[in-house]
Amino acid sequence: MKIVDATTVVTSPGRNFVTLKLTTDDGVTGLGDATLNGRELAVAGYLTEHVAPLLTGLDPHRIEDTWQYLYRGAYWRRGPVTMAAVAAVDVALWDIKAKAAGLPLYQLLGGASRERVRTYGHADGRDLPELLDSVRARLAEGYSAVRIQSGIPGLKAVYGVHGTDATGASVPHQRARPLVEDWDTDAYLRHTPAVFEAVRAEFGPELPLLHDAHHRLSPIQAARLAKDLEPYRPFWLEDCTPAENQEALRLVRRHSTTPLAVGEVFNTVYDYQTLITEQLIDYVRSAVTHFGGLTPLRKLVDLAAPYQIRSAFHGPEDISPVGMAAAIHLDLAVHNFGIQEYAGHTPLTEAVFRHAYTFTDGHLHPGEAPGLGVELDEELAAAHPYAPAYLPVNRLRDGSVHDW
Ligand code: GCO
Ligand code: MG
Repeated sequence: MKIVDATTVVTSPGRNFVTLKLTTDDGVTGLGDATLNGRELAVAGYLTEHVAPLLTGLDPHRIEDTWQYLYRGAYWRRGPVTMAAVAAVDVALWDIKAKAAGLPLYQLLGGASRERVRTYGHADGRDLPELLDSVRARLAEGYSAVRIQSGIPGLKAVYGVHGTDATGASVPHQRARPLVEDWDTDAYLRHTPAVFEAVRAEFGPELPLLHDAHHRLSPIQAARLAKDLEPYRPFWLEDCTPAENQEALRLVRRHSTTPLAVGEVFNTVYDYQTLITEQLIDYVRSAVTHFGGLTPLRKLVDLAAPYQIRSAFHGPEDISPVGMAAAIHLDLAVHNFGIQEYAGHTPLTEAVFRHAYTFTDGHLHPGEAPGLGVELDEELAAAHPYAPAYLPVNRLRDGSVHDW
């Protein structure tokens, strides 16, 4: 078998997605997600200009070799653009291999270790009543674990809360310039324990509650928050400090037993080396899409296993159904699975990417279709072309830029 075509499809059924489609000489196709929120065209260009021409003629069964060829062969390796492009190739090759075998992909990853994949959903509110309603809505949808993000008194727009920007205007997703949000760490640290207290008071001690600090705290601030949340037994505190400094979590760990989850912006195992070997975290959060694909993510999860660190792959709306499907196959197969983030997609996105995976009672299953189980409707995709859309930026009260 040989690869005869590599096409990159950029589509925007409400938000932008980048998809690589590989075709073999016997007509088997494979899909891979290469979406990098806010920098989509950089990955599309990397794929079209620098990767696609190298793929034609290669044997699609040689997944490991192709991965090494693209990773080591570029010399300029790592980074989200490169690794999203490599991921798309890797996943498309796994899709082809599984289709050629006539098996759902999880069977090639060792088969099912569990019956179904537990997820957590997103609840948010500009204030506490709105947040409590949002938690109720997620529970009604079947979720049995919920991430809670709340507005902060005095701030107009914060991460994870749908609604308004820092000027009070309402927020469209597609926009040609980044939206500006505002931030005050002291106000956040004062308010967040009260958010957990209110949610626990309403929903009781058993509901797993997660929270994402989105890289905004210094090590000592993160330690303060982890300690203050302890009485409410969070399932985890996510990305409490900026991702570049792995050593920061030593200080947080020293002060608290709140479980820590990290890694959605990581691209390689090297970003995790200290965190895993010093047992500074409890969950690895990378997405198949931003970590170079299933091949390296499987290796990461295997490295984490002896340290009793579990998987919790990134699954917001900006991971396409192709990337989600890849994650769900791996979730079903690996023993040290923890939980899967699942935000779902709009009906239009699900029409562009028809998928075999299902969501029932808060759990996902990849389905039994051969390969990944995702079909791309290229006509519908073409009817919704790329539109510029940027992630917000964050400014402190004095106007300086803070981590978003
Ligand atoms: C999460 C993430 C996302 C990111 C988004 C950026 O935990 O789901 O933090 O919400 O902000 O993927 O593109
Ligand atoms: Mg996050």
